[in-house]
Amino acid sequence: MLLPSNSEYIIVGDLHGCIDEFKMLLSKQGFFINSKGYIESNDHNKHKSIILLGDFIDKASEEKLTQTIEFIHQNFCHLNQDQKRFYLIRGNHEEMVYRYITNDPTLETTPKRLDQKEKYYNTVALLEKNSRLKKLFLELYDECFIWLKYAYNEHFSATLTHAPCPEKFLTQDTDEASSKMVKCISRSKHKGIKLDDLIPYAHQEAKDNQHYHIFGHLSQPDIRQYKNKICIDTSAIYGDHLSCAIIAEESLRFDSVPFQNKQESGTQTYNLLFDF
Ligand SMILES: [Mn+2]
Repeated sequence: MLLPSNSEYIIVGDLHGCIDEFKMLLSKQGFFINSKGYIESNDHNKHKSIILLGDFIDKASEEKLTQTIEFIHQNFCHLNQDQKRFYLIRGNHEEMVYRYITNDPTLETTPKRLDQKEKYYNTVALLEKNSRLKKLFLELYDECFIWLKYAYNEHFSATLTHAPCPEKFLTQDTDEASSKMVKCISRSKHKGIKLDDLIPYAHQEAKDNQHYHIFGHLSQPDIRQYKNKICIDTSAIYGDHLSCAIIAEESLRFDSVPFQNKQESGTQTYNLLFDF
């Protein structure tokens, strides 16, 4: 969907239940959160919109996942009352959890699947025992876009998706293109292979212009940019940072906040993007 270009956009990477960091990042960007958890509109932020780039669930503690879903739902309804100011993009974690909790018949219940469900998709167990939260999640899932595009003028635009993907699929509304924008080739199934070899299109298709492709999904130690390709997943739940890209007119900048240690962080070995 095309975004109106008269708003400023705060585009936040993979939350994975890092609700405290999300609130802190929003505060830094001029969004005041009141005692009831509502983001208050004021002169500092009324021209700003929030975009979540997908994967707002899983990996975190149940307490934080609950707070995350509640906060997003509450403010999704609140901020979108008069005009649309809060957008969601679907990540592979939302998609997988949706398939589990709606009993997708194409998901086989093999021992491996059940193991994955516990290991990678811990929101499933939470939603299966909390029907109120499940309803909130399903309502949010229905509101997710696969891609969003901001086109300011012929020199400046930004296409937003959860995962990196070959350019020929970007903004295409076919099932194949959608799946490519939500998830790229599995890194866990290709351990030991450099990310730049796994997704060579990311650097091969990069151009020195201001038609950006901004994505998350790849869990990096910092914001990784090569020409017009930018990954803003800076691994908040792994104890690193939660980052955002900020688009205003024809400018692009970044901000981030460190992990706040309000829950246990995950551990992983980084596979660096644009490492050449
Ligand atoms: Mn992802």
